[in-house]
Amino acid sequence: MTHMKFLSAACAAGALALVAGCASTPAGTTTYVAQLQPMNTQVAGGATTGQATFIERGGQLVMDVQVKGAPANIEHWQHFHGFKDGQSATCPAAGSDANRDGIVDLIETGPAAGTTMVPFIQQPATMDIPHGTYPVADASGAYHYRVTVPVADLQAAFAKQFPGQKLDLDKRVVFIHGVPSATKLPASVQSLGPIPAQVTLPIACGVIRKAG
Ligand SMILES: [Cu+2]
Repeated sequence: MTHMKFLSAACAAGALALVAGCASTPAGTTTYVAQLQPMNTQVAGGATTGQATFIERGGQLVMDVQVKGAPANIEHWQHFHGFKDGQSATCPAAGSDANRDGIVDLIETGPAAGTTMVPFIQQPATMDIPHGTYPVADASGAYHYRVTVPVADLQAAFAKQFPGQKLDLDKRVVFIHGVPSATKLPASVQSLGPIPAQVTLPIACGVIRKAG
């Protein structure tokens, strides 16, 4: 008991951290997790689920997205969305289907979730939402995306796009998008500019929460 107290006292002091083994504790690591819940299952052909994890450590941000049950063999756009004014984003509810066409399209996610912010692509700091390389689901509808980016690079790119704003992961939501291009959608389903609604259709959403 006395020994334990000595160790934690030493850890707190910091001076003997290495000797006491405190260096193995994940000090300075912040983890955020979003549990992805399915959306628009009737047009997605099933329930897309998964988990997004963000690990910030030593100036690096690991962004990890594991998905299953998504439409197979196609690219899936994925981003975090949020508000530019510091408001916390939430995932859209059934009531978000403003035009009552049975589908919550990208535009209808706006009131709950804000705008598209950072793409989970090969090079996230390019912030290139329409041209980035997104993951492709395998034949079972699964994929695993994992990219590490310097936090400073991503923050700088983010602030350029959203002046005065920080990444603020715990105020954001993750969206997974995309159904096959041949999927029939009502003409009332809206998208982003000229991008086909099949590309931007939300198929899963999860609120990002700080873990621990
Ligand atoms: Cu998105």
